[in-house]
Amino acid sequence: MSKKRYLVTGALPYSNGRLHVGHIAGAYLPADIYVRFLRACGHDVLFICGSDDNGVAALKTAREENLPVEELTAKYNESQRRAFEGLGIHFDVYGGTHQPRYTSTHEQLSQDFFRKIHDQGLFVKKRTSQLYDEQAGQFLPDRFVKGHCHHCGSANAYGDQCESCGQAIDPLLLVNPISTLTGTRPQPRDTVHWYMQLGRLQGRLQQWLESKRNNWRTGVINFALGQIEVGLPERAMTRDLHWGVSVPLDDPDAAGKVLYVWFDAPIGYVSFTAQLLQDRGGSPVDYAHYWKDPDCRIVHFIGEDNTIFHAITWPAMLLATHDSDSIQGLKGEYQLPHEVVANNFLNIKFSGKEEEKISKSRGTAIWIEDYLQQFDPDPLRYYLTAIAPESARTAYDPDDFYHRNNSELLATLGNFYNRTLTFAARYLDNKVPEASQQQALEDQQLNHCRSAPQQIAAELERCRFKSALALVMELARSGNVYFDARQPWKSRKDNLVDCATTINICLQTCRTLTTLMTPFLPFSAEKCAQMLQLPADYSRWSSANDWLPPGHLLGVAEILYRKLEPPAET
Ligand code: B3M
Ligand code: ZN
Repeated sequence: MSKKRYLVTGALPYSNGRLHVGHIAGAYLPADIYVRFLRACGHDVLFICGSDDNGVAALKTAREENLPVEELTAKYNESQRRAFEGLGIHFDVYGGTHQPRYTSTHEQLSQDFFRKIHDQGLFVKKRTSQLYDEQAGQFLPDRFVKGHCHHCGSANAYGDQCESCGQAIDPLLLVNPISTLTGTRPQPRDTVHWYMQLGRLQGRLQQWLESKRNNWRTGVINFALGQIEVGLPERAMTRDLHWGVSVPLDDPDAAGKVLYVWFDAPIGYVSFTAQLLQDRGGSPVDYAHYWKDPDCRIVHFIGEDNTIFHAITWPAMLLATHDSDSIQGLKGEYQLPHEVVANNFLNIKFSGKEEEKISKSRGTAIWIEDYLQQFDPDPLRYYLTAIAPESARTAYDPDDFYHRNNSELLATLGNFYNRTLTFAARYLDNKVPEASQQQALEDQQLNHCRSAPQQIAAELERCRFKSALALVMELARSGNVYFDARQPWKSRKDNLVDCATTINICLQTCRTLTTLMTPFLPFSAEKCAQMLQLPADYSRWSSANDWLPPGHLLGVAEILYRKLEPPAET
């Protein structure tokens, strides 16, 4: 396999709250699995994330929590960082678009983007009306206003996007708008904003999206091409706010305005990369090695509601920065994403209740920090991958979480390692025995071990994490079936040669499994590698079939998974 360069991103969480299982299942866990897999294949990968600090989301919560917005975002940036670490989701950098260490690079790059697009003549400055809250004495961009969606009629539309249908909202078209600051009905008032003429980039976007038709998930590609079909409108890329990146124009009308949060947020991917590489001792332009070199693949992991921004607006911004003579082509200064991987939402299903949306206000969220106080990370990584909402919404069901931990992780995977290793420890001097009696069953099991790495890789390459994990579990299951068929607990008494062969084959299966489980269950894999006394590079994909030589001394058998019980009803 040829080695490539990748830059993988997880959507930047708003720094106005803690992370719950829905966030993790939506973008970060699949991204982490993908990154671990790419690295196991020897690719050069940067994994980028950080908080989305600007815009209305943080301002709103800062008001509610009665904290200065800088403090609020610092607090949640830190809480998110800890939650990710606890789950084994390791980014190369966890920045923040308004965190002290990142602000200046981020501001500079965001303003550069804005100026370049401005220089290309792709903005129009328009005097328009915006909703204004008299009582609060301010304009109401984005989440400061709520109302009924002018596309689908749902009551869950904010001033920028509808939570129900995912479409972009024109706030002046919101039906029955209400200020989320004061609950009053806002009135339109004149202001000036810069609108990006997305329609002028539509042809090139379409051509690029068409080239992805057979590779991207259908949900993402159909949504994006659907937007192009109805025609891309002009979008205001500035806001009347005091929190964010100021509009870099020498124009009195720009005073007191900032860039739209969805304009600067994706630039965070670039600015965190730039800061990271500088912090590693590189130069301020090293990020170009990833962002401007077509040999690098950029892959964005997002939740479904972010699709419009990653598949339309952000690529339009990237295209728009190209110099005018290269703008005809698909390649130019910044390159476009190789892939945009979106998961659907994860709902929640409590026993005896209907499946519902995860909601902080209704108290239906399972917070990562709380989870980690009670449980190990791998059972959650396992469960969220097994039920991953890859092509439709799915639901987190706490009972099902316990059940799958007990009947799959513990009874299948954990049990296979445990019975194999304790057998070797008890009866075979804790060493890998000779396999001198290989017959059809042995061949079959080893062949399964030989074909699994390739099969699982094929699923992972296409971001089909759920089916990749199912294949790992199938190998563990086949190990148990083989163990049962060979009955080493009997052959130990009357045919030691057979018994040794059986345990050898089971240990080789464990060897293969340890590598293959690493992207999904990194904490367990590390324990397994200890038990098998594997070399430090056990996660290298091509080592999955490095058979353990007879005589190899094993480590101490450990319990991989605990039985989990739902808390007793009180
Ligand atoms: N903060 C939206 C979200 O959490 C947003 C993602 C930004 S990615 C550049 O839904
Ligand atoms: Zn809608």
